[in-house]
Amino acid sequence: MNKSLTYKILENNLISGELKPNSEITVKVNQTLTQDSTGTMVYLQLEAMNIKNIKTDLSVAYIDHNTLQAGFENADDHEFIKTAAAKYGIIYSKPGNGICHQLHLERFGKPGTILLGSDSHTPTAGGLAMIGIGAGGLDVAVAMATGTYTLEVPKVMNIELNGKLKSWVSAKDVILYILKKLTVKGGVGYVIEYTGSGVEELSLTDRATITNMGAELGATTSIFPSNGNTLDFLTRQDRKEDYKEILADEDAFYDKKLIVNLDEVIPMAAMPHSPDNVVNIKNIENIKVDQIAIGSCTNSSYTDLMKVASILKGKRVHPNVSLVISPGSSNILKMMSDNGALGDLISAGARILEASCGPCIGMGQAPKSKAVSLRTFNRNFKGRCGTNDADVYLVSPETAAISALTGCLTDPLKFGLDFPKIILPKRFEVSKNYFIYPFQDREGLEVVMGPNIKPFPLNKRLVETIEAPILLKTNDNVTTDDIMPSNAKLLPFRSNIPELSKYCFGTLTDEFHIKAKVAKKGIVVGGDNYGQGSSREHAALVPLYLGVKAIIAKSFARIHKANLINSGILPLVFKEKSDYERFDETDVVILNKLIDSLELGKEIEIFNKTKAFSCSVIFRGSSRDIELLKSGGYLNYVKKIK
Ligand code: MIC
Ligand code: SF4
Repeated sequence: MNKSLTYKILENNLISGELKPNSEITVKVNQTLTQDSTGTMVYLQLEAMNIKNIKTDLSVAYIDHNTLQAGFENADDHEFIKTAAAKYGIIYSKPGNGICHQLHLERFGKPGTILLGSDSHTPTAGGLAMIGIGAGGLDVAVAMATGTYTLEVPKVMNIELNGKLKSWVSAKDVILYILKKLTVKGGVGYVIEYTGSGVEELSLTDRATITNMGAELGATTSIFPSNGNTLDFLTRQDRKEDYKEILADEDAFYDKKLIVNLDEVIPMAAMPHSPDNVVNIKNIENIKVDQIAIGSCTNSSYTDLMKVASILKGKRVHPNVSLVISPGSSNILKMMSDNGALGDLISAGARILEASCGPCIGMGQAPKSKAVSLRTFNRNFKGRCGTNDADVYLVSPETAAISALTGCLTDPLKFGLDFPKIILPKRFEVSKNYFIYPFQDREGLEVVMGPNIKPFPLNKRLVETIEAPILLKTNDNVTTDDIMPSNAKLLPFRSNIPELSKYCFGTLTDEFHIKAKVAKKGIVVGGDNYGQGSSREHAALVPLYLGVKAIIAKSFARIHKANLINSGILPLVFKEKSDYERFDETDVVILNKLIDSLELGKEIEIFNKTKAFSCSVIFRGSSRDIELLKSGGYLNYVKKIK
């Protein structure tokens, strides 16, 4: 009794450890997903593990990020992933099929199971009552090889949704409202579990919009119960047999609680340059808009796009606006083509892209200089759209569509149109022609590696003393997009760490790689929530390649901290946060008695040689994490215990 849904699923999958906050547990991973921009590393690492078969029930390799093929690099990566998938028994989703999270909801997700994905928005699956956790590529490779994942037991936060949404207010506004309340740090250390009568008001894809952006709260994952609307979705997707009801106990215990009255939510926008910089649209209305992008794993479902089509039907996109739409899946595109909605979008003047991440990760459609771009996406970090001085606002599909007509940021509540009612088809299009399923007999299959695929860097065993200069000092909330930017120019090099290293910390400085090469080793000092955002382990592998030994910050985001540990880079926190002020770039520091202190769980002394003072830093992690760090990262550790 009194069990949360989260604890029920973790308990069902528990292999070892005790299910109580802060203890470390190992769970069975039922499914994994990878996408191509993190996937190349995953499959290089899987190759390094020398296994024959994967141990999950199902693993899928999606190609959805790097679909622009301006040179041979992305196509080489696709071929590498395709052949690796075939070799290990993994389902391969061809480019053009759609965005991993939307496709996983449509075709594979199962209530009550655990999904690990090499993408921070894997929690989208929580809309389907799964525990979907985003992780670094190496953790996903290990999950495929062993069928397990080790994590710290999260606390559980309950968000009770009551009431009913007003017309023109949607799930995107709900999660923006929550981001405004909790901020990008508010979910760190928690799984967010939604309950309450308001849950019934939300369709499965609405729920997935909300769990998707739980990643922006820093949460380990977010989850909705599996009930009526879950069955409805699975039935329409022709997968009724995958349904099972799974709910929290009525008297479930939660570590924290927030009540959200859906009636109070009104249209919201996250202003530049953070998803928690949220305001009511009525307070910032009438900003002139240059570009509007609709799609991404947050808002590219059939219902979202049908709403947009119905708002645009028979009208014209404002002459000053470039409206671009990227559907979530090929099947959604097909249905919209069959029912005429695609024609309505084209007639209104929209630009239609293939079903993929596209502009969300800066793969094309960078807006013009100083542009205002409204996007239905989940992240508006500076420069992520591909244009450094552009201002990106995150909004709902309804707000985006209405604003596309008016040419300025418009509160849909005031526009006076009738709210579009979308009637779902009884049965969704469920073609599987973009999937390649693995053969039973895979003997002798070879992995194909083109010239763009370079080996990944490996660390060395930890040493007792590190003396190194501070190469960079950052502010709070530095993102992995800052540490290792991604855009159409850089994404083709995700399997080429030496090339990527030239752009490390590119949004903050052009010189990091030069300084690092001169110093040969270095330390980075960070603020709170260091490494928030994506799961890309390149934000650890590239600093590793450049000789970074430790990051000393006020606090870390979960996935990035795990990626640092997996790479053998020390993620340390200041014992006294105020000590952050006492360190500056170029100071030379000495970390003493590292191995001893880690083993004994003691504070680590840091001596600032330049300024001649000492203070303490701390490593917060499990005994397993300490073993990984001592070995010089996860792969060295795995080799050692083999
Ligand atoms: C993102 O939205 O930032 C990405 C691109 O999907 C990343 C993965 C990556 O960097 O390849 C994520 O969210 O993990
Ligand atoms: Fe793709 Fe954007 Fe979703 Fe990342 S956030 S998976 S880039 S659609």
